[in-house]
Amino acid sequence: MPVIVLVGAQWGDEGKGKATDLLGAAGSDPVDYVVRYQGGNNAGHTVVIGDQSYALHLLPSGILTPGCTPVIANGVVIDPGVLLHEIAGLQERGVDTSKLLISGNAHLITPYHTTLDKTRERFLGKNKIGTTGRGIGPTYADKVNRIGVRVQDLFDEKILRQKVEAALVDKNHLLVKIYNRRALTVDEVIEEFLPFADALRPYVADTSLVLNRALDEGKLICLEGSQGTLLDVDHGTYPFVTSSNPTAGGACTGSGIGPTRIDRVCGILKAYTTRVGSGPFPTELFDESGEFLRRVGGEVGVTTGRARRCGWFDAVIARYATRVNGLTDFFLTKLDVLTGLERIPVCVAYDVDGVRHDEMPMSQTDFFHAKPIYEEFPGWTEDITGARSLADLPKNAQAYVAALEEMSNAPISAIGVGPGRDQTIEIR
Ligand code: 2SA
Ligand code: GDP
Ligand code: MG
Repeated sequence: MPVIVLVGAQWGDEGKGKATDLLGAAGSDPVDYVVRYQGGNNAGHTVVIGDQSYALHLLPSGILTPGCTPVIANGVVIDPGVLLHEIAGLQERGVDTSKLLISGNAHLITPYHTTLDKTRERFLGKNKIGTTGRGIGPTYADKVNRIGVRVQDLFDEKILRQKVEAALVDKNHLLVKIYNRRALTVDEVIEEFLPFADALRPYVADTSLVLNRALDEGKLICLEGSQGTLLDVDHGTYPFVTSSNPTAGGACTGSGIGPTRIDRVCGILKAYTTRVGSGPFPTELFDESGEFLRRVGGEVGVTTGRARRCGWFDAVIARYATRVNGLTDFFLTKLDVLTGLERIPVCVAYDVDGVRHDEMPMSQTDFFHAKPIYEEFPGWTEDITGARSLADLPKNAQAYVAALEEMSNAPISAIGVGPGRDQTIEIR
């Protein structure tokens, strides 16, 4: 099993940080490299080890495991100031960050990207995406538009100047003419960015080469997705998505590891559904059940502190995630959060204007109008946070898990019953 890809199966925050830490870095067969392949510091991945909780934004979750090499690959967008701050914060807590590798091809988030992200959201008003305001969209736009600035550009002032000049041509027009902000000079951007060069230099490597050589030597690699399937710019609820490809295909382009080297794609799937930001969400709850999930599940954005929207489990979404990622298995998380509910509805299909849809509707308008068709399952009251095998779960919890597995088209290989590393039922 040389490469495992971990992807969010819903709208993010499924518990990828814990799953990566466990499956990737601390499991019975620990991996040698944990690699972030897309997104940036919009991500918030929580890892709980003993009484210590870590919120990671840019650093791969493997950074917390001695012996594991953390890699920020080419598909990630990096805000250098934020990265250095995150590294310093972990060093203060005694974490060894010296093994970190950063791709020279990763793109840099600059202050003009964050300004544009926030300003555009303000101008969009009620049509806003609800971004994290971290400059993610404008940075990926520049990458595709071929006016991005990459990590390797930091090491050649002449090239850096050329790149920033090219990027500012239309940025300044936008900032001044449309957004009523002041123009930026090339010099001020360079002055802010050059000091990062020395701090980042020791970490920079040809990460695709390093990873493929490691595979040739029989090493194990975990590719850690951020956000989730429905936030994918191609397969998600466009335009209410992030600007990268969290789905399994993005793991290849974002790391420089070919698809033939991947033989496990695990979808991280929450036992209910959450979403942060705008956009359609068929099973969203606006009543005390939604409040219950938010409170008991601690559903607050790890990066922005926004309250997450909460709803029941949606099997249409799980089946879609199995399909577009080619999932081999699921890690079902946060089952413990449902304890105490008398009945647990699960969305099995949608009703769109009187027509039943068992699969994700192709049209976004249909998805906006989708009404969940629910099947109800009896709940349980027993505390399950100490369960370590399926047999330890109450019968109703076992039945709920079996039903989710049946509806989601892929086997469940592990179940989370609490945030801690050990609060996991490993099935196969
Ligand atoms: P962006 O900033 O351009 O990527 O925003 C576009 C959409 O993607 C959503 N998004 C996220 N959704 C869930 N979790 C994310 N990470 C943080 C967390 C979020 C937070 O772990 O809690 O703290 O608010 C994440 N990052 C991006 C975003 O909400 C937009 O809908
Ligand atoms: P990520 O972005 O997918 O890594 O997820 P987040 O860290 O944003 O949100 C998941 C939250 O759920 C974190 O606070 C985790 O510590 C927590 N968590 C993960 N798995 C479980 C679980 O099985 N049960 C409970 N109660 N919490 C969990
Ligand atoms: Mg998160």
